[in-house]
Amino acid sequence: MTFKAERLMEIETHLCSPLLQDQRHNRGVARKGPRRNGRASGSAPLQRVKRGWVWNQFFVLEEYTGLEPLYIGKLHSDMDEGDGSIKYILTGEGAGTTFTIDDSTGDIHAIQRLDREVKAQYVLRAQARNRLTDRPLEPESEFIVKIQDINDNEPKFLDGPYQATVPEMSKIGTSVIQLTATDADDPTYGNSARVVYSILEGQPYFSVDAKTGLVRVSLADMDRETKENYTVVIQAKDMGGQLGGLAGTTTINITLTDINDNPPMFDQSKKLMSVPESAPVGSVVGRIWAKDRDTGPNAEMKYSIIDGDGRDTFDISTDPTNLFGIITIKKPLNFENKPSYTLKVEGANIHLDPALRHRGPFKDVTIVHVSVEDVDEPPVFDSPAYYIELPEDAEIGTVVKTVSARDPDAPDNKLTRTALFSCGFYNSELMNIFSHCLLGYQSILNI
Ligand SMILES: [Ca+2]
Ligand SMILES: [Ca+2]
Ligand SMILES: [Ca+2]
Ligand SMILES: [Ca+2]
Repeated sequence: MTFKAERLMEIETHLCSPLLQDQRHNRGVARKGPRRNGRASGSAPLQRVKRGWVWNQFFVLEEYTGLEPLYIGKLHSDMDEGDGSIKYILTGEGAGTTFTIDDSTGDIHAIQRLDREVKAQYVLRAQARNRLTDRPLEPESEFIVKIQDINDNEPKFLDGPYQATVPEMSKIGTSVIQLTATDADDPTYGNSARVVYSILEGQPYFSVDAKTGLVRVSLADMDRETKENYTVVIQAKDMGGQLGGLAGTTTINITLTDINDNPPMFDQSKKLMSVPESAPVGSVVGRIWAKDRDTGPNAEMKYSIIDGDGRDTFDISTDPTNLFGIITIKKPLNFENKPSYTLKVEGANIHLDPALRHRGPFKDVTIVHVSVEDVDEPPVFDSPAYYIELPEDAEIGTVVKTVSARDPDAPDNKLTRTALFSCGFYNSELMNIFSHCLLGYQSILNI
């Protein structure tokens, strides 16, 4: 039995492809069949005459859209005299549903649309029987209908849209993301699945390798602090990118990740603060803040007082949440002793990248002037307590004790008054009276 694939001749004529090589290879296989040297008798295998075009494969283009059934090929027995006595029978994959055969002529047609991407080949079996006796005239033969690709699938980015990150300031050529477009067409035949990548949006910042789909940085010194997010549109086109190819696109959202390329910066070179002299140790004097354009750890900093005459009197700590520097009192203040201080405050990044050291220093300095405010303070006695002994018979008018008190607000104006007691009491009662006198005295000084 021979298989004539008339369509094959068209392929031979119009196409030069790996498929054709397959056909030639298969032609060789087909020739291995037994040669005919006479008409067969009984059930002995028939010998065939060697022919120029004998095939055991049919080829048919997928996605045929004509109204008539698609002619695929013809089965033919060498014993067929054309008198209709031979009946051709088709079995196997798709026989009767996808493929039909004219049992007299051996013509095979496809009655369903064929889609190579669903099923690329069908294995079928052919029989030639005597129409009257139903005896097989030849051994059953197997043949294959191969569905030939057309370019009916565009490349697709199955995982898109994509998210990608790359550190800011990356060098040109730094890899960002590997994209792969899938083309369902036959990669072994023609250019239907030969994909070429190009960038439609996102230049000049990024580029894509036409062959591999690898997206890279294509502009130097991209700064996150200037522009953080980029939308890149990549196209994949089959037919090797030629005109007429089918194309698919995808989007990549690329975010530049932060590196520590900005130092902290105080917005003022000087800052004024004031604090009452009465503020206790630990009190907050004020806050300072240095701006760092970076984010996260790259903006973290530590404040310290590196110089100034207030270095021993004030402390600075860092609020880790808001990144403020908080200046507090370390030692008691005294307006009369020192009414103002100067602090040289530094804000320095904590996490430094050695590779970016040349961009440093990653710190800044400001001067903080602290004014100590005078507070109207009560007079202070020269002793917190006095012990006085008096004879119990002391006379009225006796000078009991001379005490002195100082007004801290006026350091040079030391006031001294004498407390005189008229004593009509004894011992412990006297001390009580004395205390009262002191309180009275204190109030006098306050006036
Ligand atoms: Ca296809
Ligand atoms: Ca394609
Ligand atoms: Ca920084
Ligand atoms: Ca940065």
